[in-house]
Amino acid sequence: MRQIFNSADHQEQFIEKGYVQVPLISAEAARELVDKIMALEPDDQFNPSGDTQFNTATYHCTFLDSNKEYKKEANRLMSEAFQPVVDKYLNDFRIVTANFYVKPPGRGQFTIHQNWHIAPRIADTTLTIWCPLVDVSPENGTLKVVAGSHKIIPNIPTAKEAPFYSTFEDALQEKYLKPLTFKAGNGVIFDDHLIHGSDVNKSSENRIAIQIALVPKEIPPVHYHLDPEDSQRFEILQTADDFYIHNSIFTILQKPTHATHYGYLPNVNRSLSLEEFDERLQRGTATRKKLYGLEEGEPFADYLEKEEEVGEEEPVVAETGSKGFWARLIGRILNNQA
Ligand SMILES: O=C(O)CCC(=O)C(=O)O
Repeated sequence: MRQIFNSADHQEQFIEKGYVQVPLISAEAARELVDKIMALEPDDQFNPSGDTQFNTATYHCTFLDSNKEYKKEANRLMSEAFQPVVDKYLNDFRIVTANFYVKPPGRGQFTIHQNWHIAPRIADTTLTIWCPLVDVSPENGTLKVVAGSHKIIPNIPTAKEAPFYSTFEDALQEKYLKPLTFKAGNGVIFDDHLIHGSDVNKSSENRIAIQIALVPKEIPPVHYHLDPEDSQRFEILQTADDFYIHNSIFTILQKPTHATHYGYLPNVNRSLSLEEFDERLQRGTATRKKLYGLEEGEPFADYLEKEEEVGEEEPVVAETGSKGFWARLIGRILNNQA
């Protein structure tokens, strides 16, 4: 088994829930980092309205900004501040990219999503460290998660495709998604496949947080690009260190630069019904225990085989027109561009 956390207790919590809540940086370090990053000059001025040419999201996100110098320097500052945390909690993981998020008052909903899969094998685990730099609660739009929703089905979350839960997002929102409350500098390390999101900031102050994306040191970070000639497979692109600096959401959607061909993976993505989701959630820990038991380098097919051992049902056909978080964001961006 590839140990993810340095602590066996964290590893156990992670397998069960998909996230571990931990102290990350001090409240003072959080304030200092806010001051340093907010002295920089992104094109959206940390205050996107959602309809400008610079950033069509209603929150500031480093990756979505168009100023590459800003993106580079913000990434440097965040990586420097969080490297000690990575070494403290994680077993041989490295930082791929970092994002500074500012949710202005009255804005900034993140509809539910999974983060993109950035590892070459479907069973590999990539992580996000999410650290609020101000105190967060449901009032100012803290992070909400569906505990145990990671790795219950083999899938590749990408920018364009509807997610496996697209037919029951309302139910997730109402019944399954739960807020996590933190003091500034305390946060969470979660599996990128965990379903999560956050609501509008209803307070009168900016809600500020950081996201750090991580991969195991032994694997190259990648990007999945649905083959335009064959939707049954993804092209896997190995991403360069400056991939997220030079690419924008627009280049990612067409075909990103600063990446090289790595290989192909069959597109196994499919939609689940709420009933199947619920049932898979119940036996999620057992599924994951088998999955995390995979030997290093064991191929993807074995994951599917192991999954079959714990039961497999007929696929449910996705409703057409149902769109996920990234597809909706992209839709808005393209509409605004037109
Ligand atoms: O900051 C938020 O509210 C959402 C963050 C998020 O979706 C992420 O870090 O993956």
